[in-house]
Amino acid sequence: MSKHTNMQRDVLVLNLEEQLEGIADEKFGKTIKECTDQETYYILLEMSSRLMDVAEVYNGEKKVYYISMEFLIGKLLSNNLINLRVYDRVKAILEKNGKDLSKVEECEPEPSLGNGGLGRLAACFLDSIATLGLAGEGIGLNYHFGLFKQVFKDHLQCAEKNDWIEENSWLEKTDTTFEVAFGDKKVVSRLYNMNVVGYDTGVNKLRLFDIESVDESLVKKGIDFDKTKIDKNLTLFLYPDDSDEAGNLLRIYQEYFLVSNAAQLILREQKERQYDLHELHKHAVIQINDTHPTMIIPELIRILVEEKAFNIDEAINVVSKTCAYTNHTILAEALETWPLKYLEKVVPQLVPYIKELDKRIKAKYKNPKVQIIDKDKKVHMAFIDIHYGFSINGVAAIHTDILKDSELNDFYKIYPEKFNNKTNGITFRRWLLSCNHPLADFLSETIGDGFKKDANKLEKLLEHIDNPEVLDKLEEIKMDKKKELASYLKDHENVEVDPDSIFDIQVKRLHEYKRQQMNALYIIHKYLEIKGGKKPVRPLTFIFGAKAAPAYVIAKDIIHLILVLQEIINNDPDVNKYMKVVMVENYNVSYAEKLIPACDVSEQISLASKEASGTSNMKFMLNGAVTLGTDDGANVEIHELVGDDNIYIFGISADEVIKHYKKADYVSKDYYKKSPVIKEAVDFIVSKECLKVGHKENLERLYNELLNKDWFMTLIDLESYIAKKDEIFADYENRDKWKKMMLTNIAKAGYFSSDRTIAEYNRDIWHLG
Ligand code: B1N
Repeated sequence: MSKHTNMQRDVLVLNLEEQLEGIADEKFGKTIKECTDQETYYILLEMSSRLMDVAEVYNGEKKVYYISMEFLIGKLLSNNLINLRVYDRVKAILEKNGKDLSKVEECEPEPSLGNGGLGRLAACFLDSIATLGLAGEGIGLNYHFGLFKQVFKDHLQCAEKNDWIEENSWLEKTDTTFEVAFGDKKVVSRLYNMNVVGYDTGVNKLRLFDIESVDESLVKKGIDFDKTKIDKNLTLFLYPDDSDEAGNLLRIYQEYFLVSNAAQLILREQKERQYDLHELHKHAVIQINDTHPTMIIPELIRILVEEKAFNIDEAINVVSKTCAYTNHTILAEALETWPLKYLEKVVPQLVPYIKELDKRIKAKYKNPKVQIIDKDKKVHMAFIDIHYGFSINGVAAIHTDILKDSELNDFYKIYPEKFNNKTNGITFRRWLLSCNHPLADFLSETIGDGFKKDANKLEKLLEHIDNPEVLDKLEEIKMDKKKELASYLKDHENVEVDPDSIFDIQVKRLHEYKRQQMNALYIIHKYLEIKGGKKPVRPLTFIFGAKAAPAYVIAKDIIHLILVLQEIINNDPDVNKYMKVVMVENYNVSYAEKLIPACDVSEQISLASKEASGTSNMKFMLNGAVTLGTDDGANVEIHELVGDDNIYIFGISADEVIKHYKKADYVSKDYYKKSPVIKEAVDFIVSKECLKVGHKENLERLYNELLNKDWFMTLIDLESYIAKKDEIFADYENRDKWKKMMLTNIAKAGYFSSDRTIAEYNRDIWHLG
């Protein structure tokens, strides 16, 4: 920080209380004491903005542009106060005035500008880029309603719009507008900025583009609106799919809108700084977050050729040296392939360039599997990134290996030097300091607060593994968080849970590969055991949080089953003393911040090979939960770090899964027929108990899916899952062992700081000064 800005900050911080009173008076003509929580929120918003305005702005010779359709930032107040290093003082000032900061935090509306892990990762990355003092910004879209709000009616998921933009918000309207031309229409965009403040450092910007002509009144019922009115609907919603459905025209309009604005912004900046565009790669690096912003490649090439007098070779060359691509999934249905005719309609100006890029590959390589435009005239977006970007990274070690050895092996053989791994990470500011103050404070007392800047310092905790006071304190903090959650669940879900029970939690998007259905089958199994007289030693609480893409029928059926089980089990007096089920409504970032600190058992049970990384696994571990999981995604690395004794791993390996797919030899019915335990659990889905509460159509469809298809092999792993889960629950009773596992998991979580991930991106890909 420069001396000048430092001084300005010091003045503000020294007089924090007067500042706050001053804002209260200016804005509301009241003292803080007289303000409502809502008003206090606006006061803190204003105060934070003033502090951010005097913080250093990073301006390196080279900048990273993280382009993404999603930035799942969540609420910002608490996080910003922490990063500005004023949280404790603000809390104390509010307390003095009879206010509770956590109540004030509740007043902030939650932006849901992402589907799940991919969007949340982008938000964690922005935090770490700023914290490491790197020049970088996010470029995304200002969706007015973001991802839908989930409401349960009649045990079914319904979707409603999630209004989050207020007059007073973290968004700052700018004067920057651009024109974006599609094949059949033009729209005018406007740039909104959001400050991204690093921990005890300066600020970067998140750039969110909107259309001037957006019309919120287009949304009639739920989340339905006229999909054809692009000039009015373009930035209304986030496409609500998480890797399960092919795209549609609106999505392509959105994607091009994003990249056209990004290209204009980046090139304008190069011009302002008088950089030579032939050296674009020396001043800019564009990280393409999954294939969604891939069109930035042909768009930049197009602009350089048509407006900047480049020849096509020069343009391709410099753009290829500027763009890097992150792959987040191997699910075939999530790898975007757009029919050429869609692109011809929406972005005809790009089509000649895409054809040119394709032609060059066809001339060089005969292998049909590496062609950009395939024989069915579909454009493989990922292949544009791979051929015409300089880096391809996966998001966890096993995922990158699968990309290299199978999914993208044909490309790996051509460009081995482009492939690299960047295991995901999470920002500890939000996922420890902000969501778990008691734990963060206790860690500071015990090992010093060095871990706040260098997460690896958490390892120091291991020195205390035989210290009963430390172990007891960890247990006590967990218990307090469980009590807090229990009271929240009582208020918000109308379910009473026992804080003395084991909290077993699975929160993530609903997808068959993540296998919430397997967890549900375990619950059925336990229920039937209890009905049969076999009681668990300690009560069990099974908690779920998950949204299903509105078009993903089976995913919604799985939610239905869980809600039906919740109804049956929680109301059965023979059983509800021993187990409870809670599916929380509208799981989002704020809910995650309440659930994660209270978790005992972290469910990470995807079919091995399918979860690219996962990031909730890291958040749970950091907060002292023990993982029950398959050797998949980042679980593999957690497993390596904590060792066999501090994690519960079950199920077939990624290699075995891949073999089954290759041979197409998995028959779920065989497992059903072979095992009475499996049969009993699966049959219960269509039992008269379930049918009395739930809907025949949904339950039968799910039952048939499991029996006749089960593409993600639930039944192959069900018995080993039941056995492992029983083992982990039994081990919970060995309190000494359990507390040591908690401690070890926290101590080893340092590797999963997104500061480490970003330092690696910078070292290997971005090379920022
Ligand atoms: O990205 C996360 C990973 O931790 C998860 O394992 C992975 O599932 C997730 C299409 C996606 N992969 N692909 C998506 C999101 C939206 C969409 O429209 C695909 N999300 C992931 C972070 O690396």
